[in-house]
Amino acid sequence: MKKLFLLAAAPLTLASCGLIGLPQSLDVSGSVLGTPPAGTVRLALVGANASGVVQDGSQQAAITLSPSDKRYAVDLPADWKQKDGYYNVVAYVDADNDGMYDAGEQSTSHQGSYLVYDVDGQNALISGIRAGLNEVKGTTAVQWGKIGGYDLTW
Ligand SMILES: [Ca+2]
Ligand SMILES: [Ca+2]
Repeated sequence: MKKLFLLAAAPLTLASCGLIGLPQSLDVSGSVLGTPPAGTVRLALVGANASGVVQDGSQQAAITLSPSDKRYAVDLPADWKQKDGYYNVVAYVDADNDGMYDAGEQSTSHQGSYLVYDVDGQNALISGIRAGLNEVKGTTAVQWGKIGGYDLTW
């Protein structure tokens, strides 16, 4: 019984850490490419506007970067899945060291795509959107469910 309980509890622990171990099983994963600038580099999942541009001071979830292979993985927090939302992932230099991405802090680009969580799979502005998590390029959904290869570039 005890062994079963531990196995069942493990995924919850991973999800609540926001990272680690089994990147492909989390909602969004990818690599951070290029040479990071000097300073304290952090990653965050950040609320974005309808064009995918990150908004400082809005919803943020910190992500831990695996230093050895520069890969990250993160789950959308459960309460973010209660409504439709636009998000993006940034690596950034935390210049004021407050653990948050702020406007003006140097950050990675993400090849023009962004993340859309949609509760009912209905969004008149995005073609091919499905219920749940979508990667969207321009106005077209290109990946659904677990989003892999969501790479960031300095
Ligand atoms: Ca900051
Ligand atoms: Ca919708």
